[in-house]
Amino acid sequence: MRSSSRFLGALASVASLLPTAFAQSSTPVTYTDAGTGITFNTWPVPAGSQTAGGFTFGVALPSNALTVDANEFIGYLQCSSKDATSTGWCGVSLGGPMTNSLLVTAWPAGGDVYTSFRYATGYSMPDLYTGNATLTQISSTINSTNFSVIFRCQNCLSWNQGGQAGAASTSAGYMVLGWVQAFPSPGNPTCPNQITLNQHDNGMGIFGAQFDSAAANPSYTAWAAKATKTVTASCGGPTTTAIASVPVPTGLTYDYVIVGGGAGGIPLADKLSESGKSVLLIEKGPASSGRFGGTMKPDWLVGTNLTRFDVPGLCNQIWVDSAGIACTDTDQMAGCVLGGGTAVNAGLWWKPYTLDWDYLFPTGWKSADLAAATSRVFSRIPGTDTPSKDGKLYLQEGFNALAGGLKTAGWSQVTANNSPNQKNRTFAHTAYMYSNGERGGPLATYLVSAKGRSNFNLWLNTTVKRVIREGGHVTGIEVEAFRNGGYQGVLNLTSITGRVILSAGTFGSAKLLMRSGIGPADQLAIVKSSTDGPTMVNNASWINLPVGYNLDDHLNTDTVISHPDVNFYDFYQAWTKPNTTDTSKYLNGRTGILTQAAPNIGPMFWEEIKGADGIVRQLQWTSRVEGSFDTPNGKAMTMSQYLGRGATSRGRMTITPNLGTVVSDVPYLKDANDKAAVIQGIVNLQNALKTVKNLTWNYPNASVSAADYVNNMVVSYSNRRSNHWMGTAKIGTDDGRSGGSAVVDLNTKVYGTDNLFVVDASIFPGVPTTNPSSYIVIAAEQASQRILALAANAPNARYGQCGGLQWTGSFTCKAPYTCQVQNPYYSQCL
Ligand SMILES: *[C@@H]1O[C@H](CO)[C@@H](O)[C@H](O)[C@H]1NC(C)=O
Ligand SMILES: *[C@@H]1O[C@H](CO)[C@@H](O)[C@H](O)[C@H]1NC(C)=O
Ligand SMILES: *[C@@H]1O[C@H](CO)[C@@H](O)[C@H](O)[C@H]1NC(C)=O
Ligand SMILES: *[C@@H]1O[C@H](CO)[C@@H](O)[C@H](O)[C@H]1NC(C)=O
Ligand SMILES: *[C@@H]1O[C@H](CO)[C@@H](O)[C@H](O)[C@H]1NC(C)=O
Ligand SMILES: *[C@@H]1O[C@H](CO)[C@@H](O)[C@H](O)[C@H]1NC(C)=O
Ligand SMILES: *[C@@H]1O[C@H](CO)[C@@H](O)[C@H](O)[C@H]1NC(C)=O
Ligand SMILES: *[C@@H]1O[C@H](CO)[C@@H](O)[C@H](O)[C@H]1NC(C)=O
Ligand SMILES: *[C@@H]1O[C@H](CO)[C@@H](O)[C@H](O)[C@H]1NC(C)=O
Ligand SMILES: *[C@@H]1O[C@H](CO)[C@@H](O)[C@H](O)[C@H]1NC(C)=O
Ligand SMILES: CC(=O)N[C@H]1CO[C@H](CO)[C@@H](O)[C@@H]1O
Repeated sequence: MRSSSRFLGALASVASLLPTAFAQSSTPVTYTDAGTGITFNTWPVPAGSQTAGGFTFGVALPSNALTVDANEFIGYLQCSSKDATSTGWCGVSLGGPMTNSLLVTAWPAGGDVYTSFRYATGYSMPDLYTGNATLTQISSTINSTNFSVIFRCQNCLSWNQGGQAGAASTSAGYMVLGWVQAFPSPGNPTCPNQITLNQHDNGMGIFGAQFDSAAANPSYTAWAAKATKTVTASCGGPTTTAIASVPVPTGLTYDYVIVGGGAGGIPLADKLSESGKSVLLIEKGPASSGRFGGTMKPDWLVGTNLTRFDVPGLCNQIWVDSAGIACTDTDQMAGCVLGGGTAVNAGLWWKPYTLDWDYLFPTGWKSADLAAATSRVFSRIPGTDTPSKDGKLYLQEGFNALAGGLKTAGWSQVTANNSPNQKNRTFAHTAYMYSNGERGGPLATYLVSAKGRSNFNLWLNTTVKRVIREGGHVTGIEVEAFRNGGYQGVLNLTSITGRVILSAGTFGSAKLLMRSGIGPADQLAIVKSSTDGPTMVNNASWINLPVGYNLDDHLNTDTVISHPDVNFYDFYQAWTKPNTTDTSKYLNGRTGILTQAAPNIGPMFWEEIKGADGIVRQLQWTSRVEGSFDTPNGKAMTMSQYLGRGATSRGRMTITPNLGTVVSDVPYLKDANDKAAVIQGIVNLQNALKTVKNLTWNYPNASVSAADYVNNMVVSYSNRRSNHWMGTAKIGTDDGRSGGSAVVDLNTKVYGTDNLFVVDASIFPGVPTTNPSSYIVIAAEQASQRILALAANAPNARYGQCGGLQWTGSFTCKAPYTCQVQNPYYSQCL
């Protein structure tokens, strides 16, 4: 999924400001508090479009903190309330992003300013921080429009939450900080351990906060001694209510259980149920599209059959309000609603470049093998370049400015899905999966036909904890209610022949494998020592596979230009204060700007660059009408460069002790040739756009070379991800149990099992050219055929082999015999 710069500056994480921040715009302002005499380095966010009322955070550091890393500071927070209400809350992230950093939150209540240390591993209500950070107040003020607190923060510059550790180094001369503020008060405001926070609605951002010599002060110790006040909690309010679950009905079994209703699971649900088998699709989240009972929508959609997910122009709302939508168990943004990524993304829909399959995939999964599956997918979801039902494209000034330059420079305009293999110096209008002016895609096609069959069932709000295995054979799954109405208990598969397919995504499926005792030894040890430990499958049945390795994503490098013709449209306002001309056009005829994905994407363009290592690397550029870094919206366009097929860097995803997942090793720019392609791509684009009159390069600007720009840009998932995560359960013939890199075989069956499959982005050996949704749907079409063609599992006779390190046959035995481990290499039906 694309991450808009709003997101990059925001909710999630990120250091969209990092490249500049380090160079310039975060110079501190010295502020001496009149009441205490303490001098701070502060970085005020002025009242204005970024935040109403303004926000200031400042620090005073121990005297030697600029040479020796400190682990404490005196902090200054000044935050705004709305309209004389003395309410609201604010917070800072001491590491920058919202996730995996120590968060300090503050809010006024009953004359005091309360605080709470928090830690988030996903984009949901942050957990209480469990480390020994200590906050003691020096002073606080509350008036009708602002609240402020000066506090000593000990053990605050390094943190550790359940084994996830991080730190901020004061001797580096800067910190990367994140801030948020919001108008509504927290729930349970006088009980910091039990607060509930509304999503921040009054701005957020990330910046590099530079220190000057006034940051550290010889008076620090004397100042710190003034910290004597702790605000006493008053609890007793209601705590969080339990989730209402439904027990798994007894006696129920299914031939196929598919875990995860996204780009992989939905097509499978359709194809497998079409074959007559009984099929259950389990989705962790609630319904999204109005078609299946979704209800989340802005006021102007009330009374229609549409939700926020159905209207293309509202797709970026996810970056403002993701409560109840984003997955809460991963540090990356993922959609935990019916449809998964295809419900929340910008809907980009590309006919695959055949070289992607041919270069990345093993024999059996080459483009020729996938031709029929590709036709089936594109006959059901043809996609469109002109989503508005009147056939017009709206607000194309930005497109025209850039496309004109590319054309003059000799790049060719193509209709992307008519010539999918023309991906070198070509440009195109954006192709979307939309139909009828609505999102469409797999939800509107495959799931509709599946839902019409009596042998198909769908469980929402239900999370799968693990598969239950007897050796290499899955007998059932253990489910838990994730939201109200979800199921709880153990669901059995059809005896002997039943199958489970994991389609829970690159993080979700990998985690499920690990919780089921399948993965690298270090990861299974973490599961064993977690709350799962006592009920985890016996270690004699663990299957060592390289789950979580080979993590890949399009490396994103944002560039920014401005041009006087560019016409910005505020898609965020389309949620709160929509232009009624535009909503009427949309509601009455599915026409106008709201049929196009936010934030007005295009042109799309591509280039292939051959590296010194002989490998051709694919670049895709996604332009969109919005500013990034400190270039404001208005006349700016961001052109995001994705490094795709050919990139050789890979990373790793791992599981945490609290059973979340993190990107523990980012897959970006470990190889000089990968970096050279990124730089060359920017140089080539600068040259191509040279003839565009009145175009200004903001990032990189005229005085910064492309090489310096790329070399100085931080390499972190927060500012470089595209959220096209793939690869954690790679497909291949080199069995990972014997040192190979593959987790699933060519039938997508997990090595060492006879009825467990993975079909989603995790099986991809690497990222393709474009946004991957269509590729995942095609892979699912293909997998459905291969899985249906597999002979039914047949139990072994008495004395037959039924397991062992290299075993690829059936792991079941004819009654009354059972499969018994003789040694790691041999199990026998006895
Ligand atoms: C160009 O960008 C660099 C780094 O972001 C900045 O330091 C410099 O001031 C900018 N120059 C101009 C002319 O804007
Ligand atoms: C926690 O930190 C405070 C402040 O540094 C210290 O006084 C206290 O002893 C620490 N407690 C533990 C359990 O480490
Ligand atoms: C409110 O408090 C702030 C300090 O937090 C102060 O600067 C401001 O002047 C006060 N405003 C009023 C109206 O008292
Ligand atoms: C699943 O199968 C087991 C063993 O055959 C049985 O005890 C259990 O009741 C079944 N569960 C359900 C929900 O039917
Ligand atoms: C909403 O209703 C229209 C008109 O009947 C239909 O074409 C469209 O598919 C429906 N969309 C959803 C999301 O239900
Ligand atoms: C799923 O949970 C959502 C949010 O709590 C709720 O609105 C919806 O009714 C639930 N759906 C089902 C099928 O229980
Ligand atoms: C497996 O578990 C047993 C018993 O809990 C333990 O003694 C043994 O060391 C474990 N083996 C591995 C490889 O973890
Ligand atoms: C609303 O959008 C239309 C174009 O659809 C535009 O002409 C009009 O100026 C906009 N109105 C406002 C108040 O922005
Ligand atoms: C891409 O096109 C350019 C311009 O025609 C050409 O120089 C370059 O070799 C092509 N790249 C590859 C990998 O073929
Ligand atoms: C460039 O800007 C100048 C002055 O701002 C204007 O007169 C001219 O028309 C512009 N040219 C183009 C091609 O936009
Ligand atoms: C220092 C100060 O007063 N800051 C802000 C307090 O809030 C009002 C309105 O919300 C702002 O106008 C002030 O700038």
